[in-house]
Amino acid sequence: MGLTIAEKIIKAHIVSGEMKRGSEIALKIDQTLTQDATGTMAYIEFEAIGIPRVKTELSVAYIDHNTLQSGFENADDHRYIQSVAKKYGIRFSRPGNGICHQVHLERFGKPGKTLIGSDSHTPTGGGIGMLAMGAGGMDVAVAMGGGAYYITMPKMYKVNLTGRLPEWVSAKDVSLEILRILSVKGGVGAIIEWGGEGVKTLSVPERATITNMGTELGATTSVFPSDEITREFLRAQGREEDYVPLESDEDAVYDRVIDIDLSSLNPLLACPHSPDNIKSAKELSDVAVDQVCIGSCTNSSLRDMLRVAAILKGKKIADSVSLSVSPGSKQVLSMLADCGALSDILASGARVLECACGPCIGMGFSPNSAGVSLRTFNRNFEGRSGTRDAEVYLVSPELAAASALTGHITDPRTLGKYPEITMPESFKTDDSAVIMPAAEKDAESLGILRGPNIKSFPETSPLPDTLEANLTLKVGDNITTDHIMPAGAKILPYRSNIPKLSEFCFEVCDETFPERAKAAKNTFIVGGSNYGQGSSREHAALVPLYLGVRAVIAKSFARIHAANLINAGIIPLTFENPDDYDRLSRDDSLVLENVKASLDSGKFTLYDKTSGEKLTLVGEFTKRQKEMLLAGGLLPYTKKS
Ligand code: MIC
Ligand code: SF4
Repeated sequence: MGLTIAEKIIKAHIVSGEMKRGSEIALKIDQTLTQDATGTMAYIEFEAIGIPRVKTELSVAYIDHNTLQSGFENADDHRYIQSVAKKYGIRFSRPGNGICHQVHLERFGKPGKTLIGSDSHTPTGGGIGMLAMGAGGMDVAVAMGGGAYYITMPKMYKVNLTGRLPEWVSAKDVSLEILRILSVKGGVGAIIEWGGEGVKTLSVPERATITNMGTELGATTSVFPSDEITREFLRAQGREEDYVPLESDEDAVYDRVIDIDLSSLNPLLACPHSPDNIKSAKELSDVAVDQVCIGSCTNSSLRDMLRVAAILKGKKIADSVSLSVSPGSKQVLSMLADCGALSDILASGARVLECACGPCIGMGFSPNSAGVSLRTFNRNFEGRSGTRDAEVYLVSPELAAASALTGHITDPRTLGKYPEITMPESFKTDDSAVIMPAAEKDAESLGILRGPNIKSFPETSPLPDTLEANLTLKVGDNITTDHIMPAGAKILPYRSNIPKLSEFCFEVCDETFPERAKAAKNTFIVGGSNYGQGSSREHAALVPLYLGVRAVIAKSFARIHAANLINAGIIPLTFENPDDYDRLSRDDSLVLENVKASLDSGKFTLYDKTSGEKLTLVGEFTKRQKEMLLAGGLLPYTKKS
């Protein structure tokens, strides 16, 4: 039987388990990346494991999220991460050098390699033929220490592309189209391979837009073949030697095949408040726009920026619109400056922001009250922009630029002639903003710089045989990690201070939750389906741990969040009968009996003391996960073994 691209990479990296859909496999990880919002915690965990030097082929620590530095906290985190990187053998990408995924694609990604990153958009690397996955910080810490990364062997989906994108329609529209087809749950448990003749018409940055946004499908990752187009990109980045060809076998077996004819696509938008709430530009053309933001790890490549500059050239944005443009990396920004495109962007009335995540994670540029914001980003969850009642739409750079000019949602095709852009034969490569680690022999004497905001890891405790807790919070379907542990300019400075962070837990759903959870001492949370979708932030598990959450009971879980809960020693359980969700009410007093025996059988009995009812919950864990839960999480488990 032939193999898919992902299966080939898995086969070359598997260290234990069987390549059988649904069974647990352990993978050797070649590369890791962290960003600063999850990085501090990941490095605190790495230090706790106690390994003197990273064992990966390459590990990079990026600073791109918390660059607002409205107080000392972020700067202290940056300094801490820089000192850890120097000592332990990690490259340090300075603030301003760019968004982790964009820079990694440009300078470090290699076809055929495995990459995990403490950020859910790590699959961007799939655009260059990597098996690149988002993970919790603790998993990244373990991988840096040479430990394997455990996943459930995913199903294999294939998207067959035919045709060629029409003018004014771009890779972002392909992402929105697949979200329309599959929804935010449709990729759960699957790897999505992009293939077919149409692939040959897409450049690496376009492919990377598509693999980046595959995260919003809930997919484990997405991957493109590595072909002549990949070689061309690597050559232009001055690293053709990193090229290896990679394609699936003709007789590879897929669990689902989806056909998309690129020629038939139209400009699309994801409407508030979910990336799969798709409409066409035509349907929304009378909606007035207050703000447009172009950038983020989805759409900030040189190609996207040149296109935007060409659309804006010689024109002025509407008076009613505030437009921000954040190029994805220093490479992109300086090439835009060199060719004059930056002046075209500035002359249009745009505000140019630094090469960082910025507005995407609510770090400034929040929209006005009830404002309509068009963003080339990947998430439009409620409140994520920093303005609770904002209406955020996700769009392509073309649609964003066109709407900035007119002041209302605009099908870019109405602008007439599609401006040509010329991609340079080679990119400007200057890695001086990536600081190399100290030589191993000099590293031992180096100290770590810790600021007062950096607090230690929350305490975990082994799992008792009877768990009694209050049902302190009941939430609905599609709860994101942005609901559980919001981000934004006000909260992000506390990513390395779990006690302070806990004050904001579930703020979007119920501001009283932190106080009530503390008072309850032991808490169970009940959720609907796809609980924990979105960001990989392990803070969405560590903060609940700190607040006394011992189990989360939901209809279903998103992959990374379920792993983060187990890593934190919190049991994720599902209802045997999803209708039982309705039988539980907030503040019920719940008991989970015979936890150890239940871990073995995979079936748990939940006794609701308040209603007197009993219901069955399911928790099928691997041997390793059971041991981890019993030990109180991944850190105590790793230290023990
Ligand atoms: C995001 O896009 O939500 C983030 C911020 O990049 C997160 C990571 C984080 O919360 O720090 C992600 O996608 O994993
Ligand atoms: Fe940064 Fe936004 Fe990308 Fe997350 S999705 S890495 S916040 S640009």
